[in-house]
Amino acid sequence: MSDRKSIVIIPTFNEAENIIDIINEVLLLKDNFSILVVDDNSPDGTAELVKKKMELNKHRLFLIEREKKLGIGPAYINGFKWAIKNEYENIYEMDADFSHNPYDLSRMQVFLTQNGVDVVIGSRYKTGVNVVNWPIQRVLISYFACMYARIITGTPIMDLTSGFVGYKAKVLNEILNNGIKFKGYAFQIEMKFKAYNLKYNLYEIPIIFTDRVKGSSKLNLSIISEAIFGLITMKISQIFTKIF
Ligand SMILES: Nc1nc2c(ncn2[C@@H]2O[C@H](COP(=O)(O)OP(=O)(O)O)[C@@H](O)[C@H]2O)c(=O)[nH]1
Ligand SMILES: [Mg+2]
Repeated sequence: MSDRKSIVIIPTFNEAENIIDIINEVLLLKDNFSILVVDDNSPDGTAELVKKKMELNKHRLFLIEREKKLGIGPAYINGFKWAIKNEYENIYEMDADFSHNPYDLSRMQVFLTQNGVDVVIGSRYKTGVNVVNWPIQRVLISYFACMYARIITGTPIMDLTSGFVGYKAKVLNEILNNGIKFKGYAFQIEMKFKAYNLKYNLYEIPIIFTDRVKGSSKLNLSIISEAIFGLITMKISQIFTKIF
């Protein structure tokens, strides 16, 4: 059944203002994506809105409720395991806040299903800098963070911190079997670094990233410092183990 093959995982923390609109847009796409929301017990009632919406979309909309806010990495790991167990073949990561345009999922799907790509990355930096409405400091931090990550890890991807990514299930399976360490932005880098080291075919397509209009960012200092220092230890351990 084609509608059971592809799923979009959306992690949420306090996204009540965005979640229903983004679900509606994904459900309207021609590709028959399922959706899995992974909510970390948002105090604003995000999960309750999703549950209500599920009543009319039982076969395509799903929810994992976690006890508390534990980071985007662990939320995705929960979601990946669920998607693999439920036999989805094409598994996407996407933010809830409309920074990622749901219409790009259809473009990404073509690469993942028809062009022999194992990991398709929605990239802000493949063609220049395609970021709209972010303050210039945030654009610069993000751009140079990606450059830093590229140099330290040796992974030839322009947007290593992108959170708009599609994976073939076999890639996630193999990465999960070997363990994922990071929780914040570094998680996104770690996933691509490991897929690259496992010799999968990664491909970036340019996307336009737009800052959220509703709700607020969950970025904080500990997420940044995890990325800065964690990457160095990840690279060193890869050199010694020769696998990751
Ligand atoms: N489940 C879960 N979702 C999170 C967590 N932190 C962020 N998110 C979600 O991850 C996505 C990206 O987060 P956001 O705050 O927009 O990050 P930014 O775009 O880098 O500022 C959004 O859908 C958030 O609601 C978390 O700890 N747990
Ligand atoms: Mg955001």
